[in-house]
Amino acid sequence: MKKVWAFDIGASNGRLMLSSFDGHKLYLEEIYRFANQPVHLTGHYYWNILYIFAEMKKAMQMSIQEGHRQIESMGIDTWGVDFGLLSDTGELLGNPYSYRNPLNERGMQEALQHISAKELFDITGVETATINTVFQLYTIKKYNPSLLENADTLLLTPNLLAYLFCGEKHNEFTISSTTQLLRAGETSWDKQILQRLLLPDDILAPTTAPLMVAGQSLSVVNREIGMNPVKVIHTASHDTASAIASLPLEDQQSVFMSCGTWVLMGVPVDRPVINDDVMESGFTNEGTIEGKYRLQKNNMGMWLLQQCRVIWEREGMATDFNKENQLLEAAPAYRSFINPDDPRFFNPLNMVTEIQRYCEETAQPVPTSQGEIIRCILESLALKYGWLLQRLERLSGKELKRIHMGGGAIRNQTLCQLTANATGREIIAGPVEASAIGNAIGQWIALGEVKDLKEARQLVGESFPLQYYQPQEQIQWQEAYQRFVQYTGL
Ligand code: LRH
Repeated sequence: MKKVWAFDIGASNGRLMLSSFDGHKLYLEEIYRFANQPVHLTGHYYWNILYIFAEMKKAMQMSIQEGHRQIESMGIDTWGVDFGLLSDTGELLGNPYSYRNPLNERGMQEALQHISAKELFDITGVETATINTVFQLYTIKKYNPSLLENADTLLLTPNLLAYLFCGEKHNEFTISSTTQLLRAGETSWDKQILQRLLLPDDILAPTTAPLMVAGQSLSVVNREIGMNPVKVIHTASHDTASAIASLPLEDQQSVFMSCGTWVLMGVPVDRPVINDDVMESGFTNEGTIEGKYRLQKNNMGMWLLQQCRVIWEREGMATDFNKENQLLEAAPAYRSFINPDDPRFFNPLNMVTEIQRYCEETAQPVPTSQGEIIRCILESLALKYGWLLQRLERLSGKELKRIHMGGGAIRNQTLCQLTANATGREIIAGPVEASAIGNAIGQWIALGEVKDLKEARQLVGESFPLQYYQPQEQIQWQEAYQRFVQYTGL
């Protein structure tokens, strides 16, 4: 059986998955998983990229120790928008910033005085958001100028990690499409935006198409790990693009939801959809593994719950996943709702009190127990996905009949069931390891083992289990939806 390594590195944890293929079926085995959190110091949030790189090498060593010596290739996917800067000698300049850095908000407001949100959207087809690479770069220029002055090359996170393994500098198309610096429908950087913002227009490493072989692992890395040279492939290096590649979408009436810290919900399209309604609805056009587009909205996902857990752990009230579900079941339904995407929930110091304050300010019952908070979060998320589905139908002009959910958050069966209820659509959930599987199938296609995405999706459907959820309690959910819209002002 042939084997590839798929590194799927998310904003809460990273993992090495071993994908094997016997010509008929795909197999996936988790080799190693490690925590990954932005590190907060001197008022900024950074990624500990050296730790991530060290954990990746450790994972490869573990895989070899388990007897997987002959590996065809490796691919890396990560979250979007973030990047590292290299000096002209190819050394990493500092720790990459995390998109949750609070200063980006100010940087974005200042940048928008030079180029309007509408103009940016019209050029790129990408939603204007504080996290975008373009605004992070502007923030660095204003508040840490020497960093940018010394920068020779910008590599987006998955491509930065690939560079550390193989020494080649490229920015792959899908991850590049999250920057708001690519021209819509094209693969080249828009120098005009960079020049208008007085940003260097020559540091972004050239873009490559998805599925390109970037190079071979460096001999120093091979020696350190004790492995044979491995091809490094830029699969769809944006985790969301990889996740969507793996979803067995049937037709034009299927919606995708890639579910983790974020939930990305949308439909595949051939060309970016750029009009005022898309812009005002906060939708965006990002790249797919096929070099096409996904019309989607980037929404809040499990971040709300993850951040509440941090508080509960600190207060000695940590629970496990099963207990959380029991607590939710015991809490009254349809009581208080939040708009999960309100900027106040982006990075508050205390997520629990932030949710409570929102309910208090909107004159709703304030959730106090853990079960009440968890229910408020999950119901609000599901209702927001209901709102999004209606908007997506309007923007795409399609009747959308079913929703495919993939990614780690679908382990939360309550979230899947509530989403079926709130959207009134059948949910097809799976695969859980959507990004890692998408990453691996990208490699299998690049290696010529699988013909194309259609064949790969069929293989995924035959190789990994799917779960089905039907809408329930429709009358109660419609009533809850009315109140949700009223309280959130959507
Ligand atoms: C999800 C994701 C999403 C956004 C965000 C920054 O992990 O990639 O698509 O780009 O991270």
